[in-house]
Amino acid sequence: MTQQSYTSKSIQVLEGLDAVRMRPGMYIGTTGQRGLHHLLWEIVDNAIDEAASGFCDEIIITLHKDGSASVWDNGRGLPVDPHPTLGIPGLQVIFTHLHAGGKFGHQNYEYSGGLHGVGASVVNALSKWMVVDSYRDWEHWQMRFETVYNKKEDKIHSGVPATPLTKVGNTRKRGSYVRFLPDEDVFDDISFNPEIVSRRLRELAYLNKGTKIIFVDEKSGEPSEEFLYDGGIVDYVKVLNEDKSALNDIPIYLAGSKDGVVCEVAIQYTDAYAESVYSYVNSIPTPQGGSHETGFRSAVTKSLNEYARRSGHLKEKDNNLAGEDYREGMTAVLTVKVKNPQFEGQTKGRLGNTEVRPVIENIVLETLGAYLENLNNTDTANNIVLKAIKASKVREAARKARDVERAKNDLEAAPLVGKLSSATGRNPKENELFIVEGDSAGGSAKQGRDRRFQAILPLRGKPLNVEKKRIDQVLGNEEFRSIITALGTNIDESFSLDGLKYDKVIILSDADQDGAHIRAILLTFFYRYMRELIANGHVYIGMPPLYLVKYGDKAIYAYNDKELEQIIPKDRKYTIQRYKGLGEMNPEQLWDTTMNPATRKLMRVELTDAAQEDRIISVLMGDKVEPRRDYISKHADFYRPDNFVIPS
Ligand code: 1YM
Repeated sequence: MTQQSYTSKSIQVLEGLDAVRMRPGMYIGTTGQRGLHHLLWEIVDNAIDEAASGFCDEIIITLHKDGSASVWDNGRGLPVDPHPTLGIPGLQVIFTHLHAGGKFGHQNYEYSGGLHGVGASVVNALSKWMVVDSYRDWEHWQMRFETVYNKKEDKIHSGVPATPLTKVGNTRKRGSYVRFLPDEDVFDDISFNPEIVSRRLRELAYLNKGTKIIFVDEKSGEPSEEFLYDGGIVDYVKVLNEDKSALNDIPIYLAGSKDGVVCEVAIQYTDAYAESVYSYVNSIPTPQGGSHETGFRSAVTKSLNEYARRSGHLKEKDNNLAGEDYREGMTAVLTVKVKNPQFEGQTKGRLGNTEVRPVIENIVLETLGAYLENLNNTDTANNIVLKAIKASKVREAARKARDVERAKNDLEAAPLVGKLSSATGRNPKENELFIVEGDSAGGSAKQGRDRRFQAILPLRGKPLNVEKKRIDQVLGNEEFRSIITALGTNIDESFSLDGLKYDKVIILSDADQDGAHIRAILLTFFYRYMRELIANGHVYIGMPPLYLVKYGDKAIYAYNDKELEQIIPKDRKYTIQRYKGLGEMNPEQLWDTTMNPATRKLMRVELTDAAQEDRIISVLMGDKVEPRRDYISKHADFYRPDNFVIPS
């Protein structure tokens, strides 16, 4: 059979894949950077599943110079025998039939990612070409798929077999290898971001202990990275807490399974005030929590209250301590495997399955109960309870301080928003608040703005770093108080969107390290105390241009180095001005580049970005990322093109 006839014969069965190419968004969300990376995660997930089933312990991900990506695992190899009903090789089914994994579905495939679990066939459908190798039962098999143009039909067909499944020879290797080139006609940009890839692989290595994950970036030529954590999430928690001092040096590790739900937890307490729970469902982060987190939290409170009574820390007359007291300074990683995960929320960051809550609660009650009863752990148990008792007292005091503060706000709101230049219009659905770094930029913004709907709040110097502060200290800080009163939402438990006076809250800071740091502090503040503000899409980052290029009578702004390169004329004289800060722009320029809704660039902050802010910094980008500020500005993850929102 010639290749051509093989190809044309195969086209009929591939209409499903054509549908994917027609509406990629339905399968992978976006055709931006996120969607592009979904392709890779899809293949990586299959390798991870093979590792989770105990058949492989090494996975290699490579970004190739030609723009393709590949994944290798040393597992059983993809099945090559004929599919029982379709009669074509299993491998071909997996890569040409939507949701093929389910049809083969053995026990091992019960815990697929859900969000990513759209099937390897979707990756094939959205690739220019794909080559799959299976090393199985001492035989090496290969098959190639291509996206082809059919002249007769004047149609493009995607994921078409370009060769039959072919035996290459005998082999002593075992494993699967998939290499593909994303289709440049589908995606805005087909370059994988090595930072995103590396971070996710590190995370997967933490979540799948004992699996060695190697990342090779042939494009950059950087040395390859190897992630292997024999301690799994226990190692993860330790690294998260690396620069805090721990109350229990050895994290509490709990594991159990019940009713088909598998659960693992690592807990370590530190001297921080915040609670940090990093939860995952089938290896997918759930930054907005959900039923698994609810079950976990409730079990922690119950077990510790029980212990506090049994050990005499709480007397009969005493009330139980509140959950938040037991969670102060707690860092926990919670990972669960669930059969049919329902991811909810705008960004699918929350687990919805209600049946999971009692199951996790039971597992944690049982295993944490046993931990606390074990005499080897008495010191840790007592320290946790003593810390919680202290937290409870502080919380009471803070509540009183806050009541005073609230009363004060009600009485004399004006003095607190003294620095605020309000908008003249009063429509919260239209109004925008710019939080601007520095008085001088604040001045320009004030002059340049459209005062009918834009308000300006200049920040003097750096705001207090909220991470290690209690709420009463945050409330005592003038900068934060003016933000809170300007927004009208109150904070923490008292937060309510009803009072919100602005539809968009726009952080405007310099494009330098200090600016990045200020932005990080503000985002951490919103994340910790006004999470709903981010979750509902009200927080934005203003993107001032980095350069102004002038030639002839033209003046063009560039927002990054790539744009700069494109703008610079090849054939004539030009000048470049690099903006070091917002303060260097006059009011008119600031309006044109950063404030005018018709021309500015804004980026909406998503909950995952904000949640990542602290974990990226402390863990996922590397073992040592000092100094921090360098990191924030260098790895400007916030400048992901995917997140650009250019409102009309
Ligand atoms: C580079 C990506 O896909 N590895 C991989 C996938 C499978 C298997 C092994 C596998 C699974 C089973 C039996 C089973 C897949 N199998 C299927 C299907 N790496 C990569 N390694 N034999 C091999 O689950 O019973 C889908 S993926 F559909 F056959 F189950």
